Amino acid sequence: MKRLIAIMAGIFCLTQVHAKDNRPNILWIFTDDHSYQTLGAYGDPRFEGIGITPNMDQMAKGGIRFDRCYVGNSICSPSRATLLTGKHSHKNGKYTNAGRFDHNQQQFQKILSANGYQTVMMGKIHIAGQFQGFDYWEVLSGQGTYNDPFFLLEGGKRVDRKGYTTDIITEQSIDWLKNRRDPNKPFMLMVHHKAPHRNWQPAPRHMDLYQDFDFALPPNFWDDYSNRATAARDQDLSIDKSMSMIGDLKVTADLPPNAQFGNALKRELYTRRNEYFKKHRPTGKELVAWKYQLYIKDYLRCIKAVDESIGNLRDTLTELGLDKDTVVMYASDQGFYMGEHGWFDKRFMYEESFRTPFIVDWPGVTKPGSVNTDLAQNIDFAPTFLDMAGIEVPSDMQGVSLVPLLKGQTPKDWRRSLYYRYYEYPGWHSVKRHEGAFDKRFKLIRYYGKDVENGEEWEFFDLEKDPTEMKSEYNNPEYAAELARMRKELANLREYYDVPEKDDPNMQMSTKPTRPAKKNAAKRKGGKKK
Ligand code: SGN
Ligand code: CA
Repeated sequence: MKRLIAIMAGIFCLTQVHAKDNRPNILWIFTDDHSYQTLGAYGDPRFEGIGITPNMDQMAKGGIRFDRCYVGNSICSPSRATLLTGKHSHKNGKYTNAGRFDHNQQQFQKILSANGYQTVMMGKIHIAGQFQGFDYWEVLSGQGTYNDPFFLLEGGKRVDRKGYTTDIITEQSIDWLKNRRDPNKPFMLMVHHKAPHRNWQPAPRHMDLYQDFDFALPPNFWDDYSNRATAARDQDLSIDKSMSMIGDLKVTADLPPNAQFGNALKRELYTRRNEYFKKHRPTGKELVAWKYQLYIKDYLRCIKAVDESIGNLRDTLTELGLDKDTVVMYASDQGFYMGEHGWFDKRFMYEESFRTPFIVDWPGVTKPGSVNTDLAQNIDFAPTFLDMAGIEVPSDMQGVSLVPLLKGQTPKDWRRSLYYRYYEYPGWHSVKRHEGAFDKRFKLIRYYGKDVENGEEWEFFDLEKDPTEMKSEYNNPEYAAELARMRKELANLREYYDVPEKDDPNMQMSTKPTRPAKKNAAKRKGGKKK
């Protein structure tokens, strides 16, 4: 009997080891502010046939592309807190870019690590403090820089590195795969790029890309913000008014030759635009359209290095014989406006920032070239990682595993709507607080709080008729039934996700530094007079 038990135990152990060996590696590649419009495979007509993202397109071709993947709060740190916790902001406590993240709370990497995975994070996470559950982490401090960055390591150590940040993050990740990985364990490697975040500084080798292109304007570029709530009108993210000539577009024509601008920007890289500016001095609408061209091009150039990063990482997997056992996933922390509504930046629940690109290549599982249109959200990422590793998803995670969708088998009871909420107001870019519900066709948005007319304003869009969200149907009696249904949906979602009635009064805001500085200067002046 004893012998039998011993044999059984042996078999059990063997199957355990075997099961561990069979679990897939996960290579998670994440960017900051990458719009789905500028990922070639999503087919935005402005960029068709140019080959802006060959490696991402290749990945979509070999795997699955999600066309309805959204975030719960379209801003950096909160999106990342959701990535780690599988929870909406009101549950993980990270509402805005300011304020602390509670590292002691449950996070997927702690669970993966406890279950025998090696867990590594490289690059931008935009969360301060000591991370838990990672075997190794090396992250940019806050926003990080585009060139010659420094990284923070466990225990407060710091390492300075020379070069272009996108390339450095890739090189470090490749080095980990080649030289520091434990080949006996499956891994979760998170490669988090800073690019293409503002102020869009390309690698010098990409500066000449798209030089001779003239990109079309999106159809709603000259939006006048009528037929909507006041938030769209009152924002501070327009290419016209909010995008700076010097800091964002590196137009220094009027600056003395020795003036400093941006961090580590190389003046000589931008001579062409400066020559043009000196000669033509565009104004009015012509200037706005010109700014758009500069913006789009620098942005696409930053994306180019990210795309190369994906190619290099995947080549490394092949070289190491890991390609068949590794799921490669690509997403961004939210979307971004590429001139839609005349904007850059994110934050609004309108499609371009609410939605995020998401493609997955899981060899032997995802059907090559498939497209999924089910509603996915960033709360689902953490449960998906755990499910891929065969680990049960804890019940307090609010997302759902996307593994069935990756297998092409959408469950019958898959979610029919999504909840969204944005909190960072007052703050950068002045987007008023709002929450909403979306069911693929209808979008209901409620703006609330400070500077919202009468304390509450609503918008209601029919995306089938109005895909660019230019006309709210909130007061249109023809939509009364649909509106009532979506109001109910919003109430249900709030209940389902256990959203508190009132915003946390201790929530911290990250405000544009110039404003308080100006205020203080004014105060000081006033003080002197007295
Ligand atoms: C910086 C940018 C903003 C941007 C926020 C948040 N200004 O403050 O344009 O919205 O980051 O971005 S900049 O002049 O410093 O570039 S986020 O991705 O971190 O949420
Ligand atoms: Ca971001």
